[in-house]
Amino acid sequence: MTPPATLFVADEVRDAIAAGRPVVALESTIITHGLPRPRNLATALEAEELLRDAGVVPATVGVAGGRPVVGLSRAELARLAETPDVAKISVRDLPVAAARGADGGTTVAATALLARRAGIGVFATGGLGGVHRGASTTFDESADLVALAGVPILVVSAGVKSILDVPATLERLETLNVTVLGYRTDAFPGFYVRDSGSPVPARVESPQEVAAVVRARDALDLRSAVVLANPVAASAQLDPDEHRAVLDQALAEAAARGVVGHDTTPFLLDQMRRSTEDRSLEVNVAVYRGNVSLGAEVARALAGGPN
Ligand code: PSU
Ligand code: MN
Repeated sequence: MTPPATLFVADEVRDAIAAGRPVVALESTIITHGLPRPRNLATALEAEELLRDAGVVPATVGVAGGRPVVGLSRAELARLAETPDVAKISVRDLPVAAARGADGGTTVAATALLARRAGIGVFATGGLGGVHRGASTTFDESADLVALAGVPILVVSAGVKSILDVPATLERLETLNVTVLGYRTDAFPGFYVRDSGSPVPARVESPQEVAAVVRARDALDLRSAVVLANPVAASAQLDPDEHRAVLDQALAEAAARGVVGHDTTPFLLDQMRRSTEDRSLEVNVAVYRGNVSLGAEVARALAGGPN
C-alpha cells in the first residue's frame, strides 16, 4: 500500500508562517511547462532569490514523489525542471500523482490550494489559467478559476495570456466571486502587453491598499481569492501589433494540428516563443519578476499589520 500523501511544509516556511513573517508561495507549472530548459530552473531560483532579498521566505509548491510539498528543496526544483515529460498537476491530478508516487509541477489551482492549507496568504505567478477561446463548445475553462473561487489567498498575476478569451475569463471571475484589482492600472493586463482591452473592476495604488482589501475580505469571512493584476513594465512589454500577429499565427497552428484540452496552453506558449524568436520568453520572465517583487511587497504589508 502506498502511504497517504500528506502535505509536506519545509521547516523554514513553517517557522516563518508560525512567526508571522512574510512568505510568498510560487507555482511550479511555470517551471515544468511554462518555460523551456534551462531557463526554467534559472527563473525559479531567481524568483526565490528576489523574495529573499526582499526579506520574504519563498515557498515554491510542487509534487515530489507523490507528496505535495510547500517549499521545494533545490534538488526537488532541479528534478522538476530537468525531467522531461514531468506531469502538470492541477487539483484533480493530486490523488493520481499521490497514488503513483509521481513528480509534477502544480498549476495555479493546485498551488493556491496547497499554499493556503499550509497557512500562506500570498502567491505570485505569471499568468492565471482562464477561459479558452471556443470554450462555449469545448467547455475548456481552467480549474484555476474554480479553485480561486474557494481559496482565500491573494494571487499576483499579469492577468491571463491573450491566448485565452480574456473578456469571458473576467466574466467567470465575476460569477465566481473573485475580487480583481488592477495595480496602478484601469486596464486588465494582457500578460505580454499592458492592456488586454478589458477594464478592471477596481484599481489600487499601493501594497498597503492591497493589504487593506485582503484584510477586509477576511473580516467579511469571504472564502474567495483576491487577484492582483499587475501589468508588465512598459519597457518590457511585447509590441502590441507584433503581439496580435504572433497570437493569430499560434492559434491557427493549434487549430491545424488539432491541439486540445490540457496541452493547449503549453503548445500556444511554445508557438509564440518560436515566432517571436524568444522575445515572448523574455517578456514572460520580466512579467514573472515583476509579480514576484510585488508579491513580496504585499506580503510585507500584510505581515506589518494595519497602517
Ligand atoms: N499561464 C501562463 N503560464 C503558465 C500557466 C498559465 O502564462 O505556465 C500554467 C499555470 O500553472 C496555470 C495553468 O495554472 O497553466 C493553467 O492550465 P489549464 O488551462 O490547463 O488549467
Ligand atoms: Mn484546460
